[in-house]
Amino acid sequence: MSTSKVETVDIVIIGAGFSGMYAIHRLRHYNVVCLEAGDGVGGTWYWNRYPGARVDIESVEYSYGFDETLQQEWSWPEYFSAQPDLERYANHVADRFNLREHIRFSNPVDSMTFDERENRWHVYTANGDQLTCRYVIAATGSLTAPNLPPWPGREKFAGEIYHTARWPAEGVNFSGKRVGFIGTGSTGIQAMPIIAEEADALYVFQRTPAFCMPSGNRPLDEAHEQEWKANYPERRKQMLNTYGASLVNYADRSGHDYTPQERADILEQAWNSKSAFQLLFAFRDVLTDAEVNEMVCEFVRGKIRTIVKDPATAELLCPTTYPIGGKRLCIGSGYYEMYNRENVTLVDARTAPIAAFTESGLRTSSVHYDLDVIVTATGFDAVTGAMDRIKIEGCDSRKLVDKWVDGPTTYLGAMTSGFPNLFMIHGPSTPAAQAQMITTGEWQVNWTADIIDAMGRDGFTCIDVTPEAETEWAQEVEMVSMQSLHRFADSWYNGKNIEGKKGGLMIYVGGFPRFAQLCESAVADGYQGFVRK
Ligand code: NA7
Repeated sequence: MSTSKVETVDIVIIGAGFSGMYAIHRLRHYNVVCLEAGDGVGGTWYWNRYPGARVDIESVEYSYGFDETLQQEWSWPEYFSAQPDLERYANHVADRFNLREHIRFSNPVDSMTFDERENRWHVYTANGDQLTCRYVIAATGSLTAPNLPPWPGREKFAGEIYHTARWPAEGVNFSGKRVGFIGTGSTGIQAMPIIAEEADALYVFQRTPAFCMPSGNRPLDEAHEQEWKANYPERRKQMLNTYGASLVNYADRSGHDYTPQERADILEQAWNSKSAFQLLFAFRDVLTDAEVNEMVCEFVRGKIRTIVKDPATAELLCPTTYPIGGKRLCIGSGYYEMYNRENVTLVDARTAPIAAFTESGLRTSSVHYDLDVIVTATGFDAVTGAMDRIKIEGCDSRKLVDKWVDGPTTYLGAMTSGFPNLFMIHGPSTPAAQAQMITTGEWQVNWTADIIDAMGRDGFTCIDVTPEAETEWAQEVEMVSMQSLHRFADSWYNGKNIEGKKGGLMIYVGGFPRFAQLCESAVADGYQGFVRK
């Protein structure tokens, strides 16, 4: 391997999604290169361009706070922005802050190895670029690696097959087509109502029904926007002091404190609040008390039975096997109503699982469906998927996939021992999607950048974390998970959506303020759990 082609930089950032972009900005006083697999910025909002793709957090919150002029000048057209607006925003930020000069597009990282003598990473891309750097920041995203369905015969199918996370930029024409749609998570419930309007027939293959709350999306009214803009810095601070880094109304009373009628009224108000996720915070213990949770579940089942006219379809749509909020609550528009359309058929893929693609469609264990288009919204090999797909070798040539074979281990979700100078943003056992990801991503980038800045000031070139610190962090993650109901749902939060994937909950559910405080105090207390040299 020729060394003449090796480029020496200070920091390699992997991924030009929202966290990676901010990392470029925050760390541009170093020689920074960002390597991005796609040919544009925006990460999740670059790849997920399926019909109906829309953020489920209010856009005034789900946006950058690092630059007051940016947040004053930018206007979102809707409360919950659609993918094209989010991608437009990402491009605007990239241009406004001249981030593109640091980004190499269509240049995925293939492998990286740590050189213990030099305390440097060597990074190799699929395009043949070779870089050496002091630090790597993996801003690879929690939902990056699509989970492709396992059934045989894919190559035989004569029609079109799509995964929602790899949607063609030119769109898909569904008119006059028989469409099979697999996956009823957040993605499916957004895409299907739109596809149903265009397609001849839509067959929904449902393995597990979703709890879905109406988003109440609407054009953003000026008064609401101005209210935010009048106090943006203060509101960003307040957000970081809430469980999910979002200013929904967090109730302080238990669901047990009310009469059934009072509870019903509160839940009705939450359902109609036009504030996503409000159902989960209508009582302070929806996510921690199984009985209260079941009251909310039953409320939603009541809604499904009222909205969906065919009783058998309504019953099949009622989730009964996991707590609401245990997997991410879906936020939709007209999802349950869609089942009242003549051209939509709900197929029970739990009782009769999909067995194979065929030349003309899909075969379940009991029936064959003739289809022209198959859409898979089957989710992601989440949290670890993007990192696992890069061949990462740390100290003693140890591979990250081997270290994480029984599940990811980290300290503060930021580093994993034996892989020095490698930082992760929204890594395993951070709050990730339990908290608003742009604002908390900015926070994590700042925390990481401060550590990197201090390394130079203090004259160190290598930072690692101890295995003991990792064990303690795992105990903290487990302890807070035992206080929540998330462990009772199989989902991407715990890897149970992927067959054979090991490990427990990969998300920190102790709330963002506690997470941030633990990160801050570890550094302030003399880099507890870290080793710097
Ligand atoms: P999710 O939430 O992981 O949903 C994936 C869906 O695909 C879910 O309904 C799965 O059913 C279904 N699925 C996956 N594999 C299969 C197979 N083999 N057969 C039938 N059905 C299957 O991914 P999304 O993309 O919707 O959302 C991800 C996140 O994006 C979301 O949490 C938000 O944060 C935004 P299952 O429930 O596993 O039975």
